Amino acid sequence: MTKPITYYDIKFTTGLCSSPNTWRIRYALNIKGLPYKTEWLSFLEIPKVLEANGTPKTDDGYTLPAIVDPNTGKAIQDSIPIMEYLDAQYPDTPQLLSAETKEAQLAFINGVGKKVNMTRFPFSIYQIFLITLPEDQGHFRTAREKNFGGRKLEDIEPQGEKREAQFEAIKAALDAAATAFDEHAQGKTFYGGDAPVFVDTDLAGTFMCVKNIHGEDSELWKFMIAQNGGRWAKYIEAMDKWTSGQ
Ligand SMILES: N[C@@H](CCC(=O)N[C@@H](CS)C(=O)NCC(=O)O)C(=O)O
Repeated sequence: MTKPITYYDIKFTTGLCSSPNTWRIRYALNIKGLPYKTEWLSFLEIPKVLEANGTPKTDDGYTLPAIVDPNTGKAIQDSIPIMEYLDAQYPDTPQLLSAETKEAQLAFINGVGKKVNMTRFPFSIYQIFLITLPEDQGHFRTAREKNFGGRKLEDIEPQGEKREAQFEAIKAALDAAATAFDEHAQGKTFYGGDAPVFVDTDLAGTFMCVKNIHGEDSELWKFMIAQNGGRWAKYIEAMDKWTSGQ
């Protein structure tokens, strides 16, 4: 019997998964039906725990998602290698990033998928700060303000005309996602057709971050799920059975 995989996710005061990268693996484990248990880590705990359990470092140091599989002793971080490991190690589960689909899927993820995530991000960054654990706030502020060219987190959410333009940019990104889905899935629900693949964990993960960070009554969530004739509301509903945690 498969022993539960340890899956590391980032701990926020809400207790909800709020990182698009960790959402990819949370969805993947649920879609594959693999037993797992979530270990929630503060930002400050991530390097300590990953170093202690022997997870190899990447160029970005230690980040989440990460897993430890007690069935093989493997400790891995970074969503794409984790996804490939789970496909290879558990071949009888749905294959989410097969060799034949990898190039097309990564093109979506690094293009349209990234655009959807990054266009909503200026609205989210300060809201994420507000739900980081008190002990993480210094680290989070320093690291993220550096990413935003030294701007204060409080000043990043666009206002006035810039706000309208940012909503337009989200709309354009979702239009591009709708076109890519139509071309690829030809009327089926998921990018993968009748069943989800890696792209679906990525795009739905961005939506779930908005839902968990901003809430269903927020302007941003309502705007995003209303685009493209409401197809994304139906899409998130279809992904819903794989959102619950273990
Ligand atoms: N390429 C990585 C990126 C992971 C990543 O950047 N994770 C962020 C959270 S979204 C993180 O753990 N950051 C740690 C920190 O900021 O200290 C992946 O896809 O897994």
